[in-house]
Amino acid sequence: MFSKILIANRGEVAVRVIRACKEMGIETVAVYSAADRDALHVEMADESYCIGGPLAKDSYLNMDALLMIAKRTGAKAIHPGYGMLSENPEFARACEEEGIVFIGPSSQVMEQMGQKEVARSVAIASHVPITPGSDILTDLAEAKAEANRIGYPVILKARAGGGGKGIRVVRSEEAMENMLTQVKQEAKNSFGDDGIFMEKYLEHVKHVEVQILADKSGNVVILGDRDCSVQRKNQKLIEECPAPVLSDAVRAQMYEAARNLAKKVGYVTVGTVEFLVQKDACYFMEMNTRLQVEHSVTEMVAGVDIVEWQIRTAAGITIPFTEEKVGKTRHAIECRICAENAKTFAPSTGTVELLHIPGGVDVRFDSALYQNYEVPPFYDSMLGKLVVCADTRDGAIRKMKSALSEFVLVGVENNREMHMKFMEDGRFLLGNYDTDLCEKVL
Ligand code: MV4
Repeated sequence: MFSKILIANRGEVAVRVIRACKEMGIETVAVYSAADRDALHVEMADESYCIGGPLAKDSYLNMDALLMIAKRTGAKAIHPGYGMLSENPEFARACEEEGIVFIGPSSQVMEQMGQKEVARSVAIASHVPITPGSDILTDLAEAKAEANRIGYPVILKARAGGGGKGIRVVRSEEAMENMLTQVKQEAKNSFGDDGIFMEKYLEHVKHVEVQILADKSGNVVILGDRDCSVQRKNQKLIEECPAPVLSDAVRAQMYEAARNLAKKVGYVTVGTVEFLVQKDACYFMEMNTRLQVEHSVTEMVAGVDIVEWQIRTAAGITIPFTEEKVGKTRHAIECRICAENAKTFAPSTGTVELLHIPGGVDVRFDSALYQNYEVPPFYDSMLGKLVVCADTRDGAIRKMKSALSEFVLVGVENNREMHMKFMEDGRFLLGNYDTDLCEKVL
């Protein structure tokens, strides 16, 4: 096992990883930007180093600075958290070349899965169900021909896409030229790669994902599934484990597909396979090669510390338990607490004047907040995650309402009340909602 790990991230996830390291007896090295001198992860780590200015590109994304600190402190592994460099194959390769373990899959696997059209072809080769689609499009004529073959509506996707950027739905041939131009431009600006492909656009879908854990011996353990259909502008707001109202047949098909895909590419550590679910059919969408924000709902139900096993499998340890040992009977819900205006949803900042964190059995609040902390304007607006677990979905919803009613955060505008609205919405309570729910509720 590693004796010291560098955490190349900030906020909630840096705190989460430091906690796992402490429990495992691993020393921690934090890095921080000039805006994060008073951040909780800096205080919690055994050693902390300022590596640059407030903007992420000047600090948390500075690969040379991160590798230099790792070498200087003797950290033999780097945990990238989520976001930041977590899905950057170039950074994973740089770590490999320096003899430092990047806590994630190999750079080669990250590179494959990071290009969505390559991930699609791996899915096809692994007999994973997938939406009808095209290869990378060369010009407008080909786009029109492919759309006619597939049938409108179609969705244009940037091969390098992510974070809701680089997608356009096209409902008719007349709209194709404009949409293709727009999405190419957006992809070029956001990712420096204007490769675009097309898929049949599926309406009224659920976003369901499968959490996997894999080791270097080739074992792949499915830790469960999550419904992440409550999204606004491609930002997830609420996640639950397991996905409600999913048939046993679709669940079995998704687990089988996720397992096949992971085995096909030689996946190691934790990863997520995302699917679109429409009635009784599921379709592969993409694979995330990182720890995800919403891993915590799966931890509560499975009874497995996902970060601990991510670190262990990265160190080459074989998973000693089987899927039969993974908890499947309980239900967990997560509400992402974000610093935002309740009406405009614009990100907000401010000082934490009052903070009361809910307590009780199976109530968890993962965050980097503390009394008098100043929320800086430079990073993601997610402040923390309120997670509850109970024997039933109804019980989890009741527990979440109780926890939300207890939660107090004064000084930073946040979305506590929005979450209460969902917990009281008839459509959410039924559990058969899809990605359209958010527009209806908000
Ligand atoms: C789709 C889809 C329907 N059909 N692909 C792609 C990126 C991911 N974050 C959401 N994506 C989707 N891909 C096909 N073939 C529906 C979504 C989707 C979505 C798309 C646009 C705006 C909001 C969305 C929310 C959830 C899912």
